Amino acid sequence: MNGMEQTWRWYGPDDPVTLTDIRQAGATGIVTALHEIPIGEVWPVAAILERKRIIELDAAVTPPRRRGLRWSVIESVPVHEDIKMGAPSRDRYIANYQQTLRHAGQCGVPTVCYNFMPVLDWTRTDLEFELEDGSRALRFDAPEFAAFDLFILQRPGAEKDYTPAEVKAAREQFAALTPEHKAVLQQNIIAGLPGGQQGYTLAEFQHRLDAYRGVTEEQMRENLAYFLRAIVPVAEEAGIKLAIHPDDPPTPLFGVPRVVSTEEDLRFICGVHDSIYNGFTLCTGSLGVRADNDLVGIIKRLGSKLNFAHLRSTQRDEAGSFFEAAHLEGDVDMFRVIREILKEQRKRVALGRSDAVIPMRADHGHTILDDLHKKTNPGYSAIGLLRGMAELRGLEMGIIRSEAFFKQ
Ligand code: DNO
Repeated sequence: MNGMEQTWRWYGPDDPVTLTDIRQAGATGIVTALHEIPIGEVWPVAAILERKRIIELDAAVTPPRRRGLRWSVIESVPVHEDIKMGAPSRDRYIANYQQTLRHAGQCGVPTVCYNFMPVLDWTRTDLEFELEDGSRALRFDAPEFAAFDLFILQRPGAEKDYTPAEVKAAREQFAALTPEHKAVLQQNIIAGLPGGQQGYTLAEFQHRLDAYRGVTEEQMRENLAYFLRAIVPVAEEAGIKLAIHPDDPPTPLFGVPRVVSTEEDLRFICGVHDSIYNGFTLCTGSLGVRADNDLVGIIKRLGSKLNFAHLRSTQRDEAGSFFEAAHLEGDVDMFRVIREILKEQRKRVALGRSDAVIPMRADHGHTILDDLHKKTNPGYSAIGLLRGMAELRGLEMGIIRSEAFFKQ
């Protein structure tokens, strides 16, 4: 039995982690995007092909040499805000999205990851949370987040989204923050994390939130369904496996609904147009923040639509805060998750599906060793990801080999 396809997120030519580094880390697939193209515009074929060439061919040596990498997943083709909020101009952006999918298909990139998070992409309050051993992790602190919302942004009506106890905790938290800490908190939340949305000032941010005023959860869901009804048939024709990424964190933020947070949400999405091309990204770290998300059950029940896996673990507390644990620690039972994904792959082989090898990447490593002294993309420093990836592939091999062993 084969394992998953090992991929690695590369932020493009400016990423401090090079393609050679990635190859040496043992990955064979690249996950990347044309980050320079403004959200909502069509990705030209020439630009996709050019990026593909850079990924596949090392032109620094003569003659150019194949690196042993392929462009496995586009993460992400971002969805324009007008589509998420259901603005009248959405059809134009949906047509552009369809065109980008066709182009990706023409260029032979098989999978497209995207998300439907309003205004903000993934969100953390602390990018340098120090663990006991001196390494650093990403963290979401619920009281700090509420302190930002209530007392820094001062979002009108924010109190009604928190319990009195949460407001009290946030007030205490706010009182304890130094001016520097406040600035860092604001920066972390709205200035844009790698691969996420552009950065905002406080005023711009509030303005973006205002645009969603009156958009209910029901409407958001319908906006997503409207989008899917338009793009899934195009993805099918183009041979593109869609993989919606869950909300991170999987709860509404700033009073704006989020509709990709639970198994129910994923079931709804997969049901809008039942096709293996309309699938999801199993991000164990995002979904795993909710204790009511049964990760293994999700793979069992919705595995045929699992088009991409982000493997990482989080450790939550009762206050709704969490930090990113080492890949084999924390709340995610990685052994059972990987075993279940391997079972899904086996089912696909039996069904004769050509996509039996699911692309996975180790997601969000800790900042460790030499990387502590370097400028890195938060969560994406080479050595921490390498540690995560190495642990995951070792676990995977252990599962595959021991299964054969016990059958003897
Ligand atoms: C963070 C990532 C997200 C993810 C997008 C997918 O590290 O998981 O930026 O790429 O939300 O669209």
